[in-house]
Amino acid sequence: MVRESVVNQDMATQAPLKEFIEQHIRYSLGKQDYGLSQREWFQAIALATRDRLVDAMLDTETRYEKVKAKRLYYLSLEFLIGRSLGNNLDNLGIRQMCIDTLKDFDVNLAEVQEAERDAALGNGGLGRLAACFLDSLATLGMPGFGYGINYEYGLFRQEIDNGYQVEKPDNWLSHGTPWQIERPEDAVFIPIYGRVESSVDRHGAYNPMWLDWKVLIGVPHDMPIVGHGGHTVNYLRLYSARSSQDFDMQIFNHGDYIQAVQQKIATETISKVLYPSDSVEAGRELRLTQEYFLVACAIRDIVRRYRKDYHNFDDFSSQVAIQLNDTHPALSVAELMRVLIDENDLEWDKAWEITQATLGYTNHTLMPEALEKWSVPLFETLLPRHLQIIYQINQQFMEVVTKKWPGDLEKESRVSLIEEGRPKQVRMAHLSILGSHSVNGVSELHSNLVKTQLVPEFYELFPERFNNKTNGVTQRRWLLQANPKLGNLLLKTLGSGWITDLNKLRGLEKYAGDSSFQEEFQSIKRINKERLGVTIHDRNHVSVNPDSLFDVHIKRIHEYKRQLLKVMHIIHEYLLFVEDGKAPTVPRTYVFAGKAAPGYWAAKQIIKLINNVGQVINHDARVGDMMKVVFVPDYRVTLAEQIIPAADLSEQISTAGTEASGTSNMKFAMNGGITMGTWDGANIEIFEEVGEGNYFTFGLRAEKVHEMEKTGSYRPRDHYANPDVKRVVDALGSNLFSPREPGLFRWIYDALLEKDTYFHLADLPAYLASQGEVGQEFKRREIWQKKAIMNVARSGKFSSDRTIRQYADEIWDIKPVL
Ligand code: 26Q
Repeated sequence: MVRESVVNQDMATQAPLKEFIEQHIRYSLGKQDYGLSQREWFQAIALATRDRLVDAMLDTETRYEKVKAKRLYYLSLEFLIGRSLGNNLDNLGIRQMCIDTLKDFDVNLAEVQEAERDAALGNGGLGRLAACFLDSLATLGMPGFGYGINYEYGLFRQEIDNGYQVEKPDNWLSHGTPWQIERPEDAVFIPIYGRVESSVDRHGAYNPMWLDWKVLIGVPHDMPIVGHGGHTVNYLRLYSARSSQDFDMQIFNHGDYIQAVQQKIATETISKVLYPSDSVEAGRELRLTQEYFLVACAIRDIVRRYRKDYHNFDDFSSQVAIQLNDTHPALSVAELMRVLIDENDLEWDKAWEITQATLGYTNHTLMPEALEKWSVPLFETLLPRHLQIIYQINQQFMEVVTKKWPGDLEKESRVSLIEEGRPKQVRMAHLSILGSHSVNGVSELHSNLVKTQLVPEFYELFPERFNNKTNGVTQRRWLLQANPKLGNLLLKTLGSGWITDLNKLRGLEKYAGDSSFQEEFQSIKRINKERLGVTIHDRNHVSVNPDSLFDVHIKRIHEYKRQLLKVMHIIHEYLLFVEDGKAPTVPRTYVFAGKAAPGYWAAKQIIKLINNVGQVINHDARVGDMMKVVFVPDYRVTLAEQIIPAADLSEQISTAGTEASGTSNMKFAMNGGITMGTWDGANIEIFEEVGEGNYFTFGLRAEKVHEMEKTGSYRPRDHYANPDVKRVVDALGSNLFSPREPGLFRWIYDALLEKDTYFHLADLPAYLASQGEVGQEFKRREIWQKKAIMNVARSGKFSSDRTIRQYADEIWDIKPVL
C-alpha cells in the first residue's frame, strides 16, 4: 500500500485503536458495539482519535515549556475548519489502521466521515486561510495557536428555492462535537459597558478608572490541531460567552427573576452566531461586542500564560507574537495597552513599545468602502476606557503627522484614527497599522496596492512596516485528502516528500509529456468528475457528462468576483449555438457554487440568474449534452473538497485590483485545474510559476482600471457597440431567462450600461476570445493534460507551509520546537 509510506510509525504502533473505540462506545456513548448509527460511529472513532491527539498535545506543551519557546497567537473572528476526522487520521498517520480496525466491526470509514458536520466558523477565504495556517504551524512544529469564537451557529446553510437563496441556521453543535475540550478552569472575566472616572492617584498622576462595568465570562473550548506526522499538536482555543453568576445575583436579589434570566440570555447571545457577511456590515453592536469579546478573552489568556513564567513585561514581545487576521480583532491594540497600563501599572511609552512589538496586522481587502469603522458613540457605550486610549494614541500620532506635514489639515484628517462626520467613526485599519510593527498584504500585487492606494500616507510615514506574505493553502487537506487518487499517484511517482515540501512536485515536470502518465492523470480527473457528477445529480437533478470540460466558478458571490461575467460567457455560447447554429467546440459543464450575504440583494439576484439560465439551457433540447449549467447549493469546505479535484478550468475572473489574493485559485492549480484568470491577486504569481502557455488570461490590468476609475473615463456604452456584447446584454434585458417573472433581470441590463462598476463590458470580448482558445485546446487532449500536469508540478510556492515560514522568520520570530 502506497499510503503506508505516509504513516508515522510511532503513532501507528501505539495501543490498538480498537480498544479505544470500544471503550468510547461503551463509556462515552453508553452503547453496545452493534446497531450504532453512522453518527455514533463517528463519535466513537473521533473520541478514540482525540485521545491520541490529547497525549501528543500534552507532550507538545511540555516541549514548548522546556525551551520557553516564543508563541504565536493568531487572532481571528473566523476559522473555517470543515471536517476534522480524515485530517486528523491522516496527520496522525493512522488512517489505514482505522480502516482495518473498522473492518472488524463491518464499518466503512468513508461512510462514517460523511456523518461529520462541517465546522463552518467562517465566511470564506479569510477564515479558511486561518485554518490552513493552523495546519502548517503544527506541521512545521511551531508554537502557534488560534484564538476565536465558538459560534453556536456557523455560516448559514444555503438552500435554493425557486432559484433563490434561502438561509437556514447551521446548528452544528446540536449533537456536540467530539473535537472540543471544554476548559472551565481557564474561564476569563471580561468587563464591558460602564463609565470612566478620571481621578488622580497618590503620586498626583492621572488615573482613570473604569467603573460600573458589567461582566462577561469567556469559557474556552480547545480543538487539538495536529501537524502532519503527529509530533506536534497545537490547539485552536474557541470562547463561548457565559453570563456571570455574580453579576446576575444583584438583579436576582432585587427580586426581578425574569429580568435576571433575560440578562443572562442576552449575554450568551454574544457567541451565538457568526456574522454572515464577508465585507463590512453597517455597525451592529453585537458584532463589535463579539470582536471585543474575542480580543479581551485572548489577551487575558495570553497575558496570564506569560505571567506564569515572567514577573514583569520586559520579555513580553520576545515571548509573544499576536497576529490580527484583518481588522476584526483590531481592538487588541487598545486592550493590550489597557491591560499593560491599567492592570499592570506600566508607563504609556513602555506599554506602547510592547504593544507595537507584539502585534502584526494582515490586511485582506483593498476596497476602501470595505474598511471597518465603528461609531464613536457606540464605542463610548460599550468600551469607554478603550475609546479614551484610542483618542490618546491618536493625539500622539497627530503630533507625528504635523511634524511630517506641517499645516496639512487635509492629510491630518485622512490619516486620523477618527473619521469626522455624524457620527464620528473609529477607523480600525488605521488603529491596526499604528499599533503593529508589521502590516502585510496577501499577494504581491495586493501588498503593493496597500502601500500605494489604500494607505499611502502610512507607507510614507512607516515604510519599514509594510510587507507581503502571499497566501498559501495546505496540501494535506487540499491534495492528499481531497484528491486521494491524485495523492496516491504522486506518492507512487515522487514518494511522500511533497506532503511536507510541496516544491518536490517539481519532480512531475519530467512526466508531463509522458503519455502513460498523462493517461493515469486524466483517468483520475475523470473519476473525480464522475464523483462530482453523482453529487450534482443528487442535489440538482441534472446529469452531467464526465467527458465534458468542467468549467468551475466557486467562491462567495460578490459583484467584484464577477460571477456575472461567467454568466455572460455562458449566454454568449448559448446564443451562438441556438441562434447562429454554431455548436460549442467542446461540451462544457458550468459549475457554480457560493453563498451570498443575506443582506446583499444584487448577489442574491445573481444566484437567481445563474439558476434561471441553467433552467433554460439545461432544458433546451437543441443544446442536449453540449452545455449544462449547475449551481450546487450550500458551498462549504466539504463541497469544495469534491468540486476542486474535478475541475478542468478554474475561473478567477475578478476585476483586476479587487481580489486581494484568492486561495481557491491555488487549490485548483495543485489539483490540475488550469486557471482562466485576470491579472489580479495571487493569479499573477500563479501565472509566473506555472509559466507562459500553462494558463489563460485576459482583461484590463489593475493600473488601467484604477486610472479609468479616477478619471471617470469608463463608458460601458462604448463596448455595447460590439455585437457579441450587445447580444448578451440585450438577452439579460429581455425575458429570455425570466419568462415567468418578466423584467426580473432588467436591472442588470441597466446597471451594465449605466455604470458597470466592475468593468464587465470592457473585459467581455477578451474573455470570450480567451474562452475560445480554451475550447480549442481542450480538444487536444495530450496538450491539455500536459498543461494540467505542469500546473500541479509548479504549484509548490502555494503551500501555506511556505507562507508560514515567511511569517515566522520575518514577522513573528518563532521557530520550530522539535
Ligand atoms: C467585517 C465586519 C462586520 C461583519 C463582517 C465583516 C467581515 C467578515 C469577513 C469582513 C470580511 C470578511 C472576509 C473577507 C475575506 O474572506 N477576504 C478574502 O481573504 C482571502 C484570504 O486572504 C483572500 O484570498 C481573498 O482575496 C479575500 O477576498
